[in-house]
Amino acid sequence: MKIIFATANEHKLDEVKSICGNCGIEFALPEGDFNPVENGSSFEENSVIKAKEAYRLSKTYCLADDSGLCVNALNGAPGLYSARYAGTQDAKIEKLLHELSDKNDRSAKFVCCMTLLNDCGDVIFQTIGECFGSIVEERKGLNGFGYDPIFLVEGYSKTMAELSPDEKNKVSHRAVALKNVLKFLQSMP
Ligand code: ITT
Repeated sequence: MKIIFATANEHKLDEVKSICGNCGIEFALPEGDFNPVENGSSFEENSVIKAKEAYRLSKTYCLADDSGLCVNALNGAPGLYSARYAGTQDAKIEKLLHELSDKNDRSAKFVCCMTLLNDCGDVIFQTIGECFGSIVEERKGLNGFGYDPIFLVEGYSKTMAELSPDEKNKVSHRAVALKNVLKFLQSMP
């Protein structure tokens, strides 16, 4: 089975392929100019927007991932705006560390909402995966992408960027969500 993975972020696609392993699904990026307007007011809404745009381009099964980092002391920011929090990834991390500099509570979570559309373009499954942890004071580690270097994973003494790709793909918000999607697909008649 082939599923279009509705993203322009190749790191996400690599992780999804690796989490899926030999699951029998071939994931591919949308053809053409994939540039949906992510103007929803929740991860769920943006995930549907991305999935529908991928369906418009491909007219087959599509899976979207809308994700972000939610920091408790910042009322859930950057959250939905994680990709747009500042100009570059370095600037996003600097801004977040600055905003947290006078806060005691550094707890946070990564969230991933996945939405699956069938080959008629209908939403047939939606799920949320979460990964809990906290924000460290200085970036550590070179693996992963995005905010991984500043996210200390609960139960580990390592940031997400210090985990190996295999370790990240066992515990991440994306892994939790994708496993739910795979379970749903296996249960389909
Ligand atoms: P698409 O919209 O094309 O999928 P994007 O990167 O813009 O790509 P999002 O709108 O879902 O994706 O924004 C998610 C942002 O949250 C992403 O750019 C990262 O900054 C951050 N993020 C999401 N998952 C992450 C992860 O596993 N590790 C680190 N940061 C992550």
